[in-house]
Amino acid sequence: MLSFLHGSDFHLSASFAHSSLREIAIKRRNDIWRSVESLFELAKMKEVDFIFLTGDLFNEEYFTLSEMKRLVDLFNLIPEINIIITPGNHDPYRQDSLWTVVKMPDHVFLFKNERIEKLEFPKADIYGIAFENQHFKKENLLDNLLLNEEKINILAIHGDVYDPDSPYLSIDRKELKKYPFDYIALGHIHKPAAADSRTMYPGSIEPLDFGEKGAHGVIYGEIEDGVLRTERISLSKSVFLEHVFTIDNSFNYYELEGELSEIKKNYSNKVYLRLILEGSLSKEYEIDMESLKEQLGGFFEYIEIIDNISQEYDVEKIYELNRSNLIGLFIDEIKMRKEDPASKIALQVGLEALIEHGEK
Ligand SMILES: [Mn+2]
Repeated sequence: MLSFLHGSDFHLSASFAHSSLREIAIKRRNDIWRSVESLFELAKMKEVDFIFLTGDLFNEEYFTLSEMKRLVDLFNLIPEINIIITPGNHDPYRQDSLWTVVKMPDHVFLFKNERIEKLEFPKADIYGIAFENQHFKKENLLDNLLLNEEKINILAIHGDVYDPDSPYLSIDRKELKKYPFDYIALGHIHKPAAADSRTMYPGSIEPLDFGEKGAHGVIYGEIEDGVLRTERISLSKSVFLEHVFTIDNSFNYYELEGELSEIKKNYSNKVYLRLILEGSLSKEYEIDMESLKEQLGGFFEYIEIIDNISQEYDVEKIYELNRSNLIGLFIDEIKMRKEDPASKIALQVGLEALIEHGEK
């Protein structure tokens, strides 16, 4: 039996410069380190034969020599496990890259070339390719390989099996199908995904932002008598969630608070919440979003509020500006009716139709 852990896309030292999380970038970077450390603890505990790390382990523009040293110190915690690395577009293997500055221990095997290469181990043949630059395109990627079918064959690679135009190594699934690999370890796509039962993306080990919701971690796999068994193991320190709450003039703060604390109970990890408020409120019930964020902030590691609440129209002001057109005529018409809730709604809905949709 051969066993492995497959992790990818750590993005250690990511800057979060273009994220709403840039204010707490240091905290996020530390969480990534913690998740990466749990990968090595898990590997030790499960006594796996291999760890496959399929690229984008760090962002080369921000990663420092001392951080590279820290990563290698982690590798050194498990000298008994073979670590196989295929550099990706964020951590390409170059002569001047950090990969070459620190001496790699003997149990760490780094692919260094933009052409397919083979590493032979007693239990398996491992094939891999590296990025040498940020962009990488290649036809006939596997170069008509002939696999030794007496052995277990594994391919490790950073690239995109979904987008045929990707500048980050588009991988042709039809080409992969020609080869009897037992497992294909992929990296690059941050959402945990599987192109088929043997071709898998673990996803980013720690979610990087609200685009990466739900559980994140690594893949544990076993291959025995030609049969592959895989299992996803959640390691991430955080989870990103989005929650929509609809508001009207009867908005009850405690109802919202109750709903959110129920959600929080489902997670043992740190919750990063994006609260989306929808519905409509008349001016006089307007909510102070800063204060709401402050009050709800105590429940979560991080909260951001997207305010999609529509304000009700200030009818008098609109009337003044539109006396002589269709909008003015409409307000006149409604005003002639008796004042009741139904005509109030008709007024707001009608105004929305005339104002918002009239502009399109
Ligand atoms: Mn990538």
